[in-house]
Amino acid sequence: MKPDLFESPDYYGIDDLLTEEHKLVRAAAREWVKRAVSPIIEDAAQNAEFPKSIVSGLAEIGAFGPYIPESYGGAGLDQISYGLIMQEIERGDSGVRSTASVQSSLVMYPIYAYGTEEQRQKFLPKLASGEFMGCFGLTEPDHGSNPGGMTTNYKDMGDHYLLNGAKMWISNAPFADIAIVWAKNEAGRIHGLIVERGMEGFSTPETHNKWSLRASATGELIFDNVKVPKENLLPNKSGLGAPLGCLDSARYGIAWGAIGAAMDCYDTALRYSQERMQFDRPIGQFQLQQKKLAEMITEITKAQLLAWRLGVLKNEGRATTAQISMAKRNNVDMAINIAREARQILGGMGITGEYPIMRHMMNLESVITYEGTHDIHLLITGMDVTGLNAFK
Ligand code: TGC
Ligand code: FAD
Repeated sequence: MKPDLFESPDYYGIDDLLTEEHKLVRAAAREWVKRAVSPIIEDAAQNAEFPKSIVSGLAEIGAFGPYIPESYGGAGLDQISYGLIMQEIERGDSGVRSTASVQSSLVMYPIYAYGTEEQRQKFLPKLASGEFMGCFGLTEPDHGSNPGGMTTNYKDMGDHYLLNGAKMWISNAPFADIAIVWAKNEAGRIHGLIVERGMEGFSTPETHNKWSLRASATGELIFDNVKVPKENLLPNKSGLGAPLGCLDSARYGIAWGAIGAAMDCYDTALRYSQERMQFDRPIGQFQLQQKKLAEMITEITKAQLLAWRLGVLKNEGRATTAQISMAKRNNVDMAINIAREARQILGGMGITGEYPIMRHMMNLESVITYEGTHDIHLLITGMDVTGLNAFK
């Protein structure tokens, strides 16, 4: 892979809207991605291997629990810093960002928001340092966009719960130490349970042959009469709103992360267009290539403004689920379109691992599907503006 020469575009001076702390946090994440992710990510993706070497670095830049209080091992940062960290990590690779998103928003957040003080003390510091890795089991083989139909269930056996069922498409599952598992009780109410590796009847087979997110490990969670201690139930929120609340936080991070992937594709294509000569001139001199690049920077700038404003609303506790859906949907779609156009600017070189574009493009095919598909987010916006529910 070529050396990482990334320079971040900031066409509208959005940096002026950031604090010194935001810029420091971003600089640390950017430097780490250049040093620790860029040199190894192409091989990791080609070999479909999760690069375990990055775990300690992710912890050091505050990517595990950026907004979780420092008293629990988190970084205690605001929502814009969290977004900027996700942006920089996904500039390196969406799969690496996935690992951080799951750990922070889908494992640490539910323990922090819905767990007991004992659960917080027991798990959060180890998750923040990367000593423990976690995963989040909501999707099932027959219930993806409609998680409320889940069949994974647990029964109260007096001194423990007995968990049965299966989850599919679970990021980090093959190596996770703990899983936040969403399951129905005998009354059909959804609760979160902390399932620990080593519990009898719990297995996590890996999903192979992915063309996308190859540097992220994906697997199943299988529960065959797993005895879960009662103290592992998350007591402080139940119903589908509990996992959906976690998704609000993760989708917000993705809205920022996708900008990173788009910026990397744009920056690579811009540089290539200035260097690659055809018909005795740089291809960037042709109007058709300028149109692509001009539209890319326009769309990136719009996405940056959307993410920044959403971050302000989130810091004030005012961001709605529908606003988060709009940003996740728009920014991932923006990134995937930019990846496709950028790949064309590189001609044949665009399909090789010498450049990051094809890897970003393939990764984004997962990002546009997970955490709610492109269609589902459109319907959330549609429901919000019309007041009419397309899901019922
Ligand atoms: P609906 O009837 O609308 O809602 C059920 C209950 O939940 C409440 N609620 C929320 N609460 C908190 N936060 C939110 N964002 C909430 N949204 C809804 C709602 O008020 C209601 O409460 P109550 O008290 O009345 O029961 O639910 P529905 O069954 O009609 O479904 C709505 C729909 C389709 C929008 C939802 O199910 C959905 O978002 N589906 C998409 C599924 C999804 O996003 N799955 C993601 C799996 S995790 C993942 O992909 C991780 S990838 C990680 C990585 O690698 O980065
Ligand atoms: P389906 O729900 O079957 O959807 C198929 C198609 O039908 C889509 O185009 C969808 O938009 C459309 N559709 C569905 N319902 C409607 C409707 N009402 N109106 C219009 N169109 C509709 N899940 C987890 O729980 N944890 C994880 O860590 C996790 N990681 C993932 C990692 C990867 C790499 C991938 C690919 C997925 C991951 N997921 C995870 C699962 C992901 O959230 C689901 O794939 C996603 O929610 C969609 O579910 P599905 O794949 O079953 O598709």
